[in-house]
Amino acid sequence: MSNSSPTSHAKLNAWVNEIASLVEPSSVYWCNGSKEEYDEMVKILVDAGLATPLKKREHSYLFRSDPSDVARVESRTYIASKSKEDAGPTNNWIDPAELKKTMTDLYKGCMHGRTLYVIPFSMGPIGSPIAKIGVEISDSPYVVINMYIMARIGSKVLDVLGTDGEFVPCLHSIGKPLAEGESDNGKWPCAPLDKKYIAHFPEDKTIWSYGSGYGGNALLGKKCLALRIASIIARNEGWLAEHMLILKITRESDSKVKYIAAAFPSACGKTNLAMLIPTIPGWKVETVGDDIAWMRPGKDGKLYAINPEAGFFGVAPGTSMHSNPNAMHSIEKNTIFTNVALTEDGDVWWEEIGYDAPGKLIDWKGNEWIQDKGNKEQPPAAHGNSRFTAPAKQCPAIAKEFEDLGGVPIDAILFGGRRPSTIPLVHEAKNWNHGVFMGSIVGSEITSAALDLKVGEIRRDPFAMLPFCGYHMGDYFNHWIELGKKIPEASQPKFFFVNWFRKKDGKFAWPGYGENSRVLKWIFEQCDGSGKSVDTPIGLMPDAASFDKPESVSADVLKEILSVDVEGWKKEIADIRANHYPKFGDKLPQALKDELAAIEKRLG
Ligand code: O2Y
Ligand code: MN
Repeated sequence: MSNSSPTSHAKLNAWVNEIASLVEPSSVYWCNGSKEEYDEMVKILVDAGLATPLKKREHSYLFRSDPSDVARVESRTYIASKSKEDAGPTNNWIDPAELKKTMTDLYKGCMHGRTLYVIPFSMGPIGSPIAKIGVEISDSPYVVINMYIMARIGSKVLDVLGTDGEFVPCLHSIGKPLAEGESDNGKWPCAPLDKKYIAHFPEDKTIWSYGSGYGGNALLGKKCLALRIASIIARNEGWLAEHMLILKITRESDSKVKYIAAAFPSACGKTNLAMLIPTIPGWKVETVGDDIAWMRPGKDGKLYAINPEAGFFGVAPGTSMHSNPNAMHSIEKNTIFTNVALTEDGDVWWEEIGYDAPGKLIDWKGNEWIQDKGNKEQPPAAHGNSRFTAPAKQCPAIAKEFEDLGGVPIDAILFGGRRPSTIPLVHEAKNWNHGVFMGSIVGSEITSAALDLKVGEIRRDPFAMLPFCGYHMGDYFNHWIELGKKIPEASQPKFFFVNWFRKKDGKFAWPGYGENSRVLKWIFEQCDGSGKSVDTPIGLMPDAASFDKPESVSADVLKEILSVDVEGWKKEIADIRANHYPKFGDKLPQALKDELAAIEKRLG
């Protein structure tokens, strides 16, 4: 496939030419974003033995990646700011000049035998004042079709860019040139781990990725642009680029609506919450976004949020008609599956899909796989990080505001984590700085020993942004504190901390899933001014007696998960003071130290 440049944007043309002469592709193709083009890419991938059409799902395909290329690689992800201090202690840093030299050497001739695709994309609805434009150069047609779903791509983006519009250059190569006559022949192309780099250059607002074709390493609009680079732009411009879902909740009796943004570390059911179906009558939840929120103060002082993405790149294992029916409906057609198992009749299957494997499968490594439920050691048929890529518009619960150019006004911000003890089902911050404190201590308890932590310790992931903040986390906390000063109190969102994962006698005390709507209802009412709450040392909490209790939870258990565990909180504070906050050195804002001291004092 090849064509000539459809744009007279001089800077863009010059950049594409410069890269083409470095990577030496056999052809250059500018993507227009049409359905025909998508199908053409799929044909290339099927012919190369990389895509399997799924007989059971219209216009859907299965890919199996190389076992060495199955997830984001944080160890090979870099913030190459001029000063190491700007990247902060929680990011990998390399001097940008050194990294550019290393990567330029890798890029030399790396697209031999391949097509260089130019993918203009918009993060956010096209024409939204909050949206940003990027252009990804990639040698992977798999990346092109994923970008087609995950972002708005093609000619309409070039139209917005005009002849001199600003764009974020995103250079990607899988790092596997082809020799004369060679083809991929069914083998996922990528480079070995020590040659993989996912690099961000904050001063140039540029992204360079080499060696991986998978997910967040390769679809550069998502984590690289919409979080790492956008977080830097947002700090400079006075807004927020956050790792948050956005949901719309409606009380049907009076059609009142609230918008909620929420941040959780991985494996806390973020996608499930974004697409929740309430168990309580009279309430409706709709999805605006499942992963990323860009929020800007509007003229009325409120924070307005857009979802910069156009699709879902969701984890397959655990997704079922029980855990997330809306996700299951979203992936019925037009979906790309990566590293799930294939059934004999041409459908997909994964662990905890809600039914047993229907006969013999081909697992994510391409081997025959027969379910053996008696064998607890049997390797899974689908990789734990296997994914579906599906258009957000296919979600039955997608909110009409999903495409609103100006975004939705945020009423509440939620934080959460997997916390079997101490943290109650829900509590509300007393004010903005207390809310920022809540965000700063987000984390999940470790359930199996990790390299750096013991079972029972808390892996902190402040604001769920640790791998995604493009600058020093101490400066990031400070940006939140400073932004709060610019938003009038009456327009500020309220902050909440939720914990669906409290345990009692080794079992989950709260049923979760659709029953979480009871907590959302209380949050709605708190925002509405109609909620009943009690003031406690850790913040406002529902009054257990008036809380809308599910039948499956006894009054005693509810009381327990809605009470303050004073001793547990004292330990929590000691852990934050000794092990968490020191990581941010002298950049930790005084306001957060003050919040910590204030809670300690209130606990007595
Ligand atoms: O492993 C990957 O490349 C995907 S990571 C991802 C995908 C969708 C939403 N969130 C995430 C994440 O790591 O937070
Ligand atoms: Mn995410």
